[in-house]
Amino acid sequence: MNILRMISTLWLVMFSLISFANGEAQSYIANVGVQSNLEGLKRVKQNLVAPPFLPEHQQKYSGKPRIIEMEMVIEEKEIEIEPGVFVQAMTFDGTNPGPMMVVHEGDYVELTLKNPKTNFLLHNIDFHAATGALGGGALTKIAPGEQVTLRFKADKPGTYVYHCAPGGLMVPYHVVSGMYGAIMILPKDGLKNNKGNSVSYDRAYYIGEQGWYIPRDNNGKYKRYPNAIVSMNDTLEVMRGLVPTHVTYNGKKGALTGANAMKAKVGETVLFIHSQANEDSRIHLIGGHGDLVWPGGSFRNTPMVDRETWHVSGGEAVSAIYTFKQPGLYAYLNHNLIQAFMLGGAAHVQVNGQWNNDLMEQVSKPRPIKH
Ligand SMILES: [Cu+2]
Repeated sequence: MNILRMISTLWLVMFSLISFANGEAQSYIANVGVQSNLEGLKRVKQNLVAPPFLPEHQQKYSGKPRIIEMEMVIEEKEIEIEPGVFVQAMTFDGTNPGPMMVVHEGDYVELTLKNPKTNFLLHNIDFHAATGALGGGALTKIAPGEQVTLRFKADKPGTYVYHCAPGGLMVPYHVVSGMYGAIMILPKDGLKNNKGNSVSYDRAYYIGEQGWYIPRDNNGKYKRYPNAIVSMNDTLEVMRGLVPTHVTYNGKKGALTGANAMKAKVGETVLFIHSQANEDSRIHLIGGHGDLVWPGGSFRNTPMVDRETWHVSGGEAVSAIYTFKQPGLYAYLNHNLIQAFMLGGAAHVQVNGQWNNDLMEQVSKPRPIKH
């Protein structure tokens, strides 16, 4: 069994090296041709922050396109997704999900990606927002100890997933090990509602939902591994069944509940960006709504209004806006309720402010039925 496992692991490593070589060839082809003219464009550094927060940004920007420089360090590390349950995770910049990037339509994203030599595996980045070369995946494959810089033009306003895609089985393995994040490309003149009028938000949160496929031992106990290479074969076996053992919102149970709940006040408009890089999800805010939901995440689509639940397909990030009208603790969850209540796919929003009895009132308290 151990020999079989070793052969299979070696094969996967070989496969990765072959696709790495292909990536090198493609990078040569993709780097010649029509050249960009970046003369006179301002360079701006974006400091990425840990989700659910977004980096500092303007909601509208009417100036010339800019080159937005950012950097992420890939970190392979063990994380505890719920007490006593550990995974060998792969992360962009140490967080699950990776950080949200925010730029404006027409800007250039210039990302430096570092794969420290303390890591074991090859990684890269595929931006769904980018055009060509596997979303940049073919130009960004880096072995431990290497770094690479990719620039792409953010020409499609919307919210988009990025993820690692180093080739073959490593693609799903790295994604379900947590290697994804999202980027928001804002229209220059900001967000518009279904009637074409400007809308702005008071707060914004990024939620990255994902399923984990954690192997169990013969006693049903979740297994723990020394690194992501040793855990691979067992994890791929569980993945083959397509049913996750756990679903997290931002990397671990409770990451966005209780004291870590997202915060808002009555009267505030909140932008929720929800990504799912692998499975489908259906988002519901209990006691609230999606006032505006951009189908598929593109800001060029007319937003749908007053949604009770909205769909997030595997491989996309979807934005929704809601103005809170009542205080309380709201659950924000996957309305596949099995995933939410049994596997963990849920978050909370703590909303402070004054209750509006006109919207809802308990007319009489529960009491015995009168005959
Ligand atoms: Cu990776």
